[in-house]
Amino acid sequence: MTSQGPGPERRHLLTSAQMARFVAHGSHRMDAVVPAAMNERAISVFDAGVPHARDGATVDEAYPPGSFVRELLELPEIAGAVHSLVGPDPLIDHHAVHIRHARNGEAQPLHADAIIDTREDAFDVQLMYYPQDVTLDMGGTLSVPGSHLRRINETDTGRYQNVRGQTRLVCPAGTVQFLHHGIWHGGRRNDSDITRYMFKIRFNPTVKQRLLWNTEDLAAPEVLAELRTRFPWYENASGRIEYLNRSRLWAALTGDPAFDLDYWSTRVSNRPQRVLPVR
Ligand SMILES: O=C(O)CCC(=O)C(=O)O
Ligand SMILES: [Fe+2]
Repeated sequence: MTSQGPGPERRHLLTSAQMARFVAHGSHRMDAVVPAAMNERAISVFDAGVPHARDGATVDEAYPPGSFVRELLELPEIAGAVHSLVGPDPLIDHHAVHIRHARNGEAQPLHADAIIDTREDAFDVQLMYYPQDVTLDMGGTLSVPGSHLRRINETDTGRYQNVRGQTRLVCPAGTVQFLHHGIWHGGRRNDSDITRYMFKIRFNPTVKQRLLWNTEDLAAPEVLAELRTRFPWYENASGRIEYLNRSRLWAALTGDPAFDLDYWSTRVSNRPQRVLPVR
């Protein structure tokens, strides 16, 4: 995680197909990636409280070597995913332990963790770690796949109770998901007798997020297939804008300004500069 280190091995980086899936879905999920021995320690660590980190702290400042969170971030698969998404030396925007108490009777409103954020060529990711098995009634994080590029202002989506295609996270202990900062999400009501824990870290990149993953499969057909995913909530008209937004993000991530998915950005960026002589 530090600039001195060699960085994660290539085999732990995400593939191009996984990155394209992240660009389409706005998330990347890794089931049971944290070993059981760490999951068993996690809840007492979270109950004791993870020391506050200043906004924009480095990983070294926020999580000293040997601390639980540092150990979590040094797991090769997690280090590889963080590197692929935001690169080396990300900053800690903030972190938080999110607890949904047993039988708490309330869901969070659907929201994005941001005011309207208009960046097209950079994004933050939020790591969410679930140390316990999360069942459907435990208030796992709900999210709406493909919503991350439909820019909204924080809880302005709070009136939407359910959106077609939404997912409520159900997962085995030790699961980590990475969410694009713009995704519509919210903790659900916990109707179970078990208090649900989740630890979140938001990372800000400090390098251009360009080709940071394992690019061996960049030209594989799966990449375009992932980028073309359609989600059930897309309207016929506005849904098209999501393909344009994805094209632009993939162009930025690959450093190829001419990249386009089916002519969407080519058409709307066509501003010919060739001036004909007046006759
Ligand atoms: O508790 C949850 O599942 C989600 C909490 C949340 O919205 C967040 O961490 O941004
Ligand atoms: Fe949130």
